[in-house]
Amino acid sequence: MSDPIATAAERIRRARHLTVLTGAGVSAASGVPTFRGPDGLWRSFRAEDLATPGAFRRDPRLVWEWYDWRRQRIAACEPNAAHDVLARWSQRFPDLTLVTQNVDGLHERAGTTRILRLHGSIWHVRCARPCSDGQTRRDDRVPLPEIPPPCICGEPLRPGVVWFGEMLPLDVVKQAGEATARCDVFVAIGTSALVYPAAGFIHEARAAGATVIEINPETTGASDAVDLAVRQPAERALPELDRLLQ
Ligand code: BJW
Repeated sequence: MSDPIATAAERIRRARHLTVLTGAGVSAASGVPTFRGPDGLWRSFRAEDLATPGAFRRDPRLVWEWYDWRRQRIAACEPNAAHDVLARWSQRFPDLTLVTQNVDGLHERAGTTRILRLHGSIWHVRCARPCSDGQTRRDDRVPLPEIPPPCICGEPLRPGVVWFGEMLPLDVVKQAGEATARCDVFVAIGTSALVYPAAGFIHEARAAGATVIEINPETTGASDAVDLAVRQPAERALPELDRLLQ
């Protein structure tokens, strides 16, 4: 039987248009907790209390305490070998689109420049109302000096992430859809493929005729739809793929 990683390398080598979708598993080796699975955030915290617009309306302070804690944790993490390889590939492949569900900013810190962030950024804030100042802006302060952080209008600011029940940024979804439709190889890395519409891109890529590769030590909601599964952690599989591409 052929080695999936060697076959994956061969397909990636021949790709003219490559689209990569990443999820929390890519940052696991950096020390950023995933959401699902044995040590996932949703084992200890309820999404309904922390990651919905209703939760924020009910208790912005509680929601912000959780995000401030996560921001502090992420600030202490470094990109890992998986982020580094993807940053190199973003230079090497002229038509690589990196679509991420991650809000941690580690792809950016590794040096990937063209990133479509489906679920926003934990390092961005915007007015919860929104007011006349309704822009999303960067705020790197850890810990935040005041919780909830106030907008200039007096309302609380909110994290610049996409919560359950919220629309994803339309321009980002449009660009991700276009990259999915035009790619000949689509690689899904470190995502449980349970959250939509992000997981839908994997199925759309398959339907559009791309070779779909999954890199994940576990099976996922999309495993039945992929052509090739590399059942290894991303920080091991990606350097090996990169070595085979040299
Ligand atoms: C490794 C590894 C290693 C470990 N190497 N791998 C269609 C069907 C059903 C439901 C819906 C649907 N369409 C919409 C919905 C509702 C909902 C949804 O999908 N619910 C499902 C859970 C059932 N979706 C939404 O609400 C979305 N909005 C929307 O659809 O708007 C349209 C609309 C609005 C209003 C009315 C009607 C329609 C918004 C989704 C927002 C998700 N937000 C979060 C939080 C972001 C902010 C924050 O960080 O706080 O995004 S939830 C969380 O899940 C986070 C992630 O980005 C997202 C995906 O998780 P991910 O990345 O896959 O992580 P895990 O933990 O699930 O998996 C980790 C994987 O890594 C595992 O597979 C491990 O094996 C693997 N792994 N170590 C490689 N070393």
